[in-house]
Amino acid sequence: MTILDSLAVKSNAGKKSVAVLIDPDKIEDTSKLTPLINLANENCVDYFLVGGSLITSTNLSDVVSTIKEAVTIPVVIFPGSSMQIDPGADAILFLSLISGRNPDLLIGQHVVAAPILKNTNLEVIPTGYVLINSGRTTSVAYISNTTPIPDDKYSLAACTAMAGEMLGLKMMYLDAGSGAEKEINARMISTVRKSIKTPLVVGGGIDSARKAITALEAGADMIVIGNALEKNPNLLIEISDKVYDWNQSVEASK
Ligand code: 1GP
Repeated sequence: MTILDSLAVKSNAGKKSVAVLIDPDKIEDTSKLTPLINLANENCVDYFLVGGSLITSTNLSDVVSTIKEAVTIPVVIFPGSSMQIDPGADAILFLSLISGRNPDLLIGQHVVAAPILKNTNLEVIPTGYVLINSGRTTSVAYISNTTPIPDDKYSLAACTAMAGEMLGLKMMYLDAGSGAEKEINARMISTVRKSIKTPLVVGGGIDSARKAITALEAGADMIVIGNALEKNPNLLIEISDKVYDWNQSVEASK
């Protein structure tokens, strides 16, 4: 089954997934990733996302291969640009930044990436990428040269996601940006959730189990955690336990 299909099946069943984001720019030595990879494996993390808004290092491939050599958790590239393609990963989020009006990130980079992707076995997941304002300017907002949707403009975000779905995008990613001051609020997540049928990914600023659960209860199918694990890797245990309990209770209620 493809990653997208398995996410859709879980989403339809009301089950949740957890992804750990690794930004290659923050990894000087890939051997230092081992504890996090093992922790993710022990706690049944569903996916690794690998990528960042600005990759200044050249170790995207090293990060991907370090994970692939150690565990069977699928690795999904979360690209900041068309430069970030690695055929060693399992899939790539083919992101269209639909909250912005930067043509390069709506279609331009995709034209450059398409022929390269065609020659790989990567699963290409067409994803509507929706940035939500999170307080101070995030790297992704600055680099993408786009204005995130204000965090109280619920219908604007919902209409954006709806349009993305109508254009054929198969997944929506609501992102407050890495290390966001404010995570995406529950009303925003639930409004978007109700407006679309595709799997919904939520990330940015999730640094506690409470925030993770709030996002899942509001309708996120998958939460992405990156920054917070640098300071407190054990947070992953707490969040994975909650997601496990959630999925068990869905199973028990069948
Ligand atoms: C960022 O959604 C991801 O694009 C994850 O954000 O690093 O804040 O967890 P954090």
